[in-house]
This record gives sequence, structure tokens and C-alpha cells, in this order.
Amino acid sequence: MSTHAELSGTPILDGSIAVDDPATGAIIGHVPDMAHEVPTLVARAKSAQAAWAALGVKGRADVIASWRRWLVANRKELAASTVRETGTIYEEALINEVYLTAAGMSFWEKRAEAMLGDERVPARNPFVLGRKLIVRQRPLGVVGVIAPWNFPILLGVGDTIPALMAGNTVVIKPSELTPLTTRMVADGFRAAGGPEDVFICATGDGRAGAALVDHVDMIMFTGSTATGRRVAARAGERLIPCSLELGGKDPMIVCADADLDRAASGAVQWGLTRSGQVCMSVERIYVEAPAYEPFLAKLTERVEALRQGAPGDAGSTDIGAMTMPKQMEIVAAHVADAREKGARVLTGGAALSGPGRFFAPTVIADADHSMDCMRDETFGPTLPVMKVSGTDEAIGLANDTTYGLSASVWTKDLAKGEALARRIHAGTAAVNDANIMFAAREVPFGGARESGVGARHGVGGIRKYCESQTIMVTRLGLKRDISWLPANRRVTRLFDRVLSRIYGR
Ligand code: TXE
Repeated sequence: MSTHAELSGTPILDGSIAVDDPATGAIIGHVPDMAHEVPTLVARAKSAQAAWAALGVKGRADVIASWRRWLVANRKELAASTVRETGTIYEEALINEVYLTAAGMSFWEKRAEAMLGDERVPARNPFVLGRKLIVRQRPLGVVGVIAPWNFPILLGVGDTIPALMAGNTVVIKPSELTPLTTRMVADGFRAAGGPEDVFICATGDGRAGAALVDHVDMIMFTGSTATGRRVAARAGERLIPCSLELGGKDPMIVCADADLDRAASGAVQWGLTRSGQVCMSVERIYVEAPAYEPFLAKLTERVEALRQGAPGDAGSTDIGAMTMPKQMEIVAAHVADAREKGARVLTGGAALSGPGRFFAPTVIADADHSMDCMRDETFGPTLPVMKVSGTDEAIGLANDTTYGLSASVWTKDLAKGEALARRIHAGTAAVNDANIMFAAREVPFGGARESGVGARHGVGGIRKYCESQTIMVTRLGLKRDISWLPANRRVTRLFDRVLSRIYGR
């Protein structure tokens, strides 16, 4: 098998970044390192912002709708490009990237107006009684989107859409590992009639990302917790808002009364999609003792039936390659650590021989919390399973983490499932399902604890790209209010009595 250094396409040579195909190791394209251009690009986006905002929500929605039609018309090329630079399979590229992004565009086109419109709020405090109070949302200016390599369209471009709908212009910095598809979608914005400099793609590595944080008015970051901390620290220094979607270690709890066929198939789907390189992947599984062996048998059978190989057209394979070279080492280290500490590897457990970066889908039995695979983000095709005595132990272990992105509970007793879901400290929790809740754009999706700050989707998913302005209008009335200067002893006594009568009881 080729070494990771050989396969890594990220070093910058002569101002250019080579991008490789994780399934073959072949270089498939180059993009410029634009780190030093970031200040100019942000300035251009700033100049374009007022005219973009002036289009109004309906005008902006028309542009996004045209972009959406372009996305769907070019779905095959976009899916193929995603397959080439991420190593994922065609189905995921089409459904998770193109389909879900088009659905997101449609959602924000229809819903943004209601979420951004002025709110009239009744005035109740005696000091402001009778005043007209309005809360309005206005764009922040230029939003910087720093994107990860696992979902170049869904996460990177997906975050761009509500930012644009709110009237901001956007500069996106795709991951240096997967910049090609993002560039295509940015070109598509212009081809679909999007105005110049409203959506700009700035390719480069972490230095371009850092430059973006230095210049934009708000930053939306998706990536590792370590880099997220750095981004947040710099945003704090600049006092600009930031929203962070970071790593996770999502637990799956399988109760003794679960439908074990659905649970095992769910673990395969939501733990091995994209070779497990999904922030909300099932990363660890707790199974109540009576269901432990039957669940392991069903899980192993399903994982062994999966095909793995270089992804091609629809239906060609089930599990693709690992996008980031370093990820191969992390996954191998987690499996080795689990073996050393007494876990059983029931299937998989090793990288495939080259070319390309493939790690076999792996089931690890008898895992426990002394093992890295149960505590640190693996971001790989591993399903470590631990036997628990009951749901209280499962909940305790599920919460024994610094992360808190999402979680799932599997049981036929829906009331019990919901009650258990509420006890898990995570931004989202599903019963008899998992990652697909990302598709529910009506509700917030974000991480608790070290999995992030802020959320995508829902009302907050667009308002975070705005600053609110409160307007108070006092209709013409008294020449002066009784509480205004000069001070008056009788009025003060009146307030004193009102204070003790209303708030002193
Ligand atoms: O992340 P980074 P990496 C996890 C996963 C993986 C780990 C590291 O566990 O093993 O993170 O991945 C840009 N200022 N996730 O190294 O460094 C960088 O160019 C501003 C979870 O890829 O966080 C890229 O565009 N930006 C995650 C983006 O940040 C900087 C998805 C992410 O890179 C920067 C991916 C800086 N100083 C990995 N340094 C998820 N939440 O889904 C780098 N970047």
C-alpha cells in the first residue's frame, strides 16, 4: 500500500495545491493558494453587499432558485466530482450532497422571508407603555465560511445559502483536500445569474482560513475541535460572531427491546456512510446485555456483506476510500489500541493494500472506555460495541465524553426512547434513527460542549447571519414624561408606592 505521505495532495508548491483522488492516489487537479488574496476578496465581497441586500428577500430567493436549478441540472458532474475528490460512493454524493443541498436551497428560498421579517412586540413595562417596538434583522456584511473535506457541497455551500438569503455576501474557503467541487458550485452561482463578488471561493489551506477570520464580519466554521478553538479565539479578539460545528463521538444505545434488524442496519448505515467520516457518525455502540450477542451477529453479518472498492457509477460499491491521509493512521491506531486492551475484531480491522486509501469496515466487540475508539473521534469505518447492564449504565457512558453532537436510542418503547434521548447531553438525539435528522431543516442542528457553538437550520440557522436592531417609536403625546428631569418629590413618591405594590409582593 502507498504511504500517506505519497498520497497526501496538500503541500503547497509554487503557490499551487495538488488535489488527489483518495481511491487511486492520482493527482486530479490543482488549485491556487489564495491566502494572500483573502483581504482583497473580502473587500470585493464587501463592495457587492449593499446591492445584494437591496434585492430584498424575494430578489435573492430568485437567484438562489436559479442556482438550485443549475445544481440539479449539473447533478451528475457534481456527484462525479465529489466522488473523485472525497473517495465517497456515487449514491452519497448524489443524495447527501446534491439532493440535500438542493432541498436546503428550496427551504431557505421559501422560509427566509418569514424568519427575517420585522417582529412587532407589545410593550408591557409601564415606562414604555404605548410605544411601538419593532425588532428587525439586518445582514452582518461579509460572512466567511470555512468548510471541511467530508461534505464539500452540503456543509460548505450549504452554510452559504442562509448567509446569502439573509443579505450577506460570502467568501468560502473550502478544505485544501476537496476544493474542486466547491469551485464548480461557485462558478455555477455566476452561471445561474448570481451577481459578481456575492459568492467568492478562496482556495488555500489553514492560512487562507486564518486570513478569512481576520477580515470577515462573521465566521461559520466546520472542522476539528482544535482548529475551532483557534478560530473562536481569533473571532473573540476581533469581536465578530462565530458559529462552530466541530467533532463528535456520537453514541448509539441499543435497548434489549429494540428491533435488532433495524438497529444493526442503522449502525451500518449511520456508522459507515462515507467510511465513517461524518461529524454525526455512530462512533460507539452500547447494547443491553440480553441483546448483545444477537446484535453483534446481525451487525457483523451485514458489515461482511458490504462491498468496498474504488467508487464509480451508481451501484458500483458500498464503501469508498478515506479522504484525509492522516485519517488512515488515526483509524489504524484506534483499532490497534482496542486489540491491545482486549477487544475482539470481528471483521475488518486493517487497511486494504493499495492503490488508494481504504480501511476495511470494522466491527470491534467487547469495547470499553479504556479504549481510544470509545473516547476519541475516530472518523473512520469502525463500529466499536460495548455490553452494558442496563440503560442507566448506557446513559452514563454516553455522557462520559467531552463531545455532544448527536446521539441515538433504539427501542420499540417509544416513550422510553424519548425519555432516554432527553437524558443524553447532545445537540440532537434520535429514537430509532440517527444522522438523517440533519435533513430536517426546520429544527436546529448543532453541537453541545466541545462539538460546537451555535447551530445550523431552524430560525437560528439564518438569524445567526444577522444582527438584530430594535426600533422604538414613541407616538406624539405628552410634552414631557412624568419621570423626566427635573426631579420631582411627588412623582418619586408615586413610583415608590407603585414599586412596592407591583414588585414587592
Ligand atoms: O480539520 P481542520 P482537519 C475532524 C476529524 C479529523 C479532524 C482533523 O476528526 O480527523 O477533524 O481534520 C481550515 N484557521 N473533522 O485537519 O484543521 C482547513 O483548511 C482557520 C470533523 O481537516 O479543522 C479546513 O478548511 N481555518 C469535521 C478546515 O479548517 C483553518 C470535518 C477544517 O480543518 C485553520 C472534518 C486555521 N488556523 C474533520 N487551520 C466535522 N465537524 O464534520 C485549518 N483550517
